[in-house]
Amino acid sequence: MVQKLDEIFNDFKSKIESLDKAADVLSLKATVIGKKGSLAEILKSLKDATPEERKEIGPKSNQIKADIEKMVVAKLQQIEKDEIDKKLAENTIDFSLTDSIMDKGLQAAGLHPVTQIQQEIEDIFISMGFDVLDGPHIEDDFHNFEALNIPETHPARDMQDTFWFKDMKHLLRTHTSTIQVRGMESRKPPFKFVGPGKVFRCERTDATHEMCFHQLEGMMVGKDITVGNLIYFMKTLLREIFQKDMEVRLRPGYFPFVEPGFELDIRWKKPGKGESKHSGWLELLPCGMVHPNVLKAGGIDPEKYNGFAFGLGLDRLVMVKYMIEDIRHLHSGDLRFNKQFKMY
Ligand code: FA5
Repeated sequence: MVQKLDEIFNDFKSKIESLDKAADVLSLKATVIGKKGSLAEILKSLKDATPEERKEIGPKSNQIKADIEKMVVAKLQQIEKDEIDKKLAENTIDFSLTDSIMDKGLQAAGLHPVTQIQQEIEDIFISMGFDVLDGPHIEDDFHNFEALNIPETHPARDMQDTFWFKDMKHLLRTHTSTIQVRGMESRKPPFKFVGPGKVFRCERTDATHEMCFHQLEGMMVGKDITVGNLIYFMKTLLREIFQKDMEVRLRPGYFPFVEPGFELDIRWKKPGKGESKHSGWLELLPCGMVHPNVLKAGGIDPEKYNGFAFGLGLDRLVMVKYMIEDIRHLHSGDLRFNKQFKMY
């Protein structure tokens, strides 16, 4: 019987070596140490063995069982690794792809017009002493709403249909005003910064509305800052971008985080076509004096400091600058459109 055990084990060892499929390994295992396997058969006939044989067979069969278990685990790991290696070898990355595209006469890509205008505006503000800040796309309720004087029950929350995460605590930021809060948290007045980036709103798209678009936030906090300062910076920005004085209009606007709040609209007209549905005033640059509650939430004493903030729609600015009649072209990925902006 002891000899039979050795035979079973040696037979198992030689068979498992040649296998390369997990299912085959498992069925081989079952034929030896399964309920109806050859090892179980031997143990069944243990009653016919002599007491000496029993003493030897018991521990030996346990040892064989443990060795087989170990060999099966090792073999399965080996098979998995071989499969991964095989897949990796089949899916090699061709790092020379760029060159081969170039060989076919295609050119390297350039920057998207929204990125171009963002960088242009960053440079304008840097030249006026502003810092450039960044903020996360995934925000919490505090930074997107609460700290901006928009409590849970405030109707202004309806102005920005929000993509909430399942926990209903996190969201995709609906505006770059979140960067105001993060900026106040990270510095002491006086300071001035801009914060560009993507924002997300769950809204129906049309010629001037996208679900994912870009804004550029601006904030200046110090002593005795006035609406005059705000208008100066806004006009300087537009003059630098359009290289001429632009026709703008300032009208009252409501945002819970500024008081007073304004909407700065820009004259938008397609050349040679007269007034059309694509001409007129385009809402571009909401702004205002920072609400004292916002300063407080940012740890700043509103009795000592005040400031202004603005939130520029970058995609809309690109539309005005390049006379694009529909915002959806910007993210269409259509090369006939993209090529006009030296992106390629
Ligand atoms: C805001 O998002 C405020 N956070 C702006 C602000 C900042 C006000 C600081 C006061 C002080 P509003 O929802 O209006 O405001 O959006 C700002 C700008 O983003 C708009 O003027 C417009 O240019 C652009 N915009 C808004 N919604 C869309 C959209 N769906 N698609 C493209 N651009 C949009």
